[in-house]
Amino acid sequence: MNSPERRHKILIVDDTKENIELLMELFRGDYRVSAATTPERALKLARSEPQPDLVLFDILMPVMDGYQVCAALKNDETTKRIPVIFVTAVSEVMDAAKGFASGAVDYITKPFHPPVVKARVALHLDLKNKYDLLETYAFIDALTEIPNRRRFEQTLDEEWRRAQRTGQPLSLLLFDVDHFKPFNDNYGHGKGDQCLRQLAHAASNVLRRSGDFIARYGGEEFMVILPHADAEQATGIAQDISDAVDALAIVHEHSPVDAHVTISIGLVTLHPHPPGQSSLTNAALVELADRALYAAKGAGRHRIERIDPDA
Ligand code: GH3
Ligand code: MG
Repeated sequence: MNSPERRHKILIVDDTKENIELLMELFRGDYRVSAATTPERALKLARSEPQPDLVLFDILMPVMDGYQVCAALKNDETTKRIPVIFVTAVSEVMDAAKGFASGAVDYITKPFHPPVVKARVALHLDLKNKYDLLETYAFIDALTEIPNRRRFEQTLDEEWRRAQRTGQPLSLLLFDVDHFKPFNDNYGHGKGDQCLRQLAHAASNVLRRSGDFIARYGGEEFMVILPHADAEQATGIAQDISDAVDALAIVHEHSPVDAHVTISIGLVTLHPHPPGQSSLTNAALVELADRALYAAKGAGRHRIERIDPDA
């Protein structure tokens, strides 16, 4: 994602130094510009951080067909969102349809009319910004402004695969508000929403280690992923989250558990090594955390229950 204060970065790919100089001169004032004279270097630069926000590509590079390079960028998960604009001389017979088919968003013909080239590049950068923003919002829960369930599914998938590679444990924690229905019924849906926002914020503040992740899983259910955390560490964090919710002291006179809003937590710690576990699906992992939560509810709420999948 681009922050607004960051200058956009453009990658120019052309096998002639003069062409590169020309384009560099044009964009240097507005953007950060890097250049590559070979397809290999272009692919490498496109993949390395900070990634370019846009690639200007001379189609007739002799070594590797420009269409192929464009297609390679579009087939790579890490580069496929970078818009590619082809640059071509009028005298060269450019197959525009083939260019678009390989994933380009536009093409520019030489000789350039500089203001037009600039305007087109600015337009595509603006579109990319909007696309990035849209993508960010698609993974954020609108009420609590923390990641949503879709993001959770993705992250769990990545972390579980990482755990399998590294052999590190992975803990999953599911918490749910106790007696939230009577809270809503008595204080109103608006107060309920406000309560969920406060809970999300308080729980997020407990998570300090990089990689720790929280999402709103459903109505009043939240998921926390704790990479590298064993059962003991995860229990400590679960306790901290529960304490943080208690500390909010949100009055709940209609809860038989306590005079303020409380949560129940289900916890599961996975070790990727034991046979069988490495093949567990996301759904199975969530199911384990859900079972633990159900046990916490059944045991009286406002508590943490842990399930040991190895037992
Ligand atoms: P338990 O302790 O067993 O979890 O009881 P509960 O009352 O919390 O559980 P139940 O499933 O009966 O009720 C959940 C309530 O959560 C009902 C629903 O109105 C409320 N809820 C779910 N999503 C939202 C939301 O986005 N905003 C508000 N205000 N309330 C919500
Ligand atoms: Mg509940």
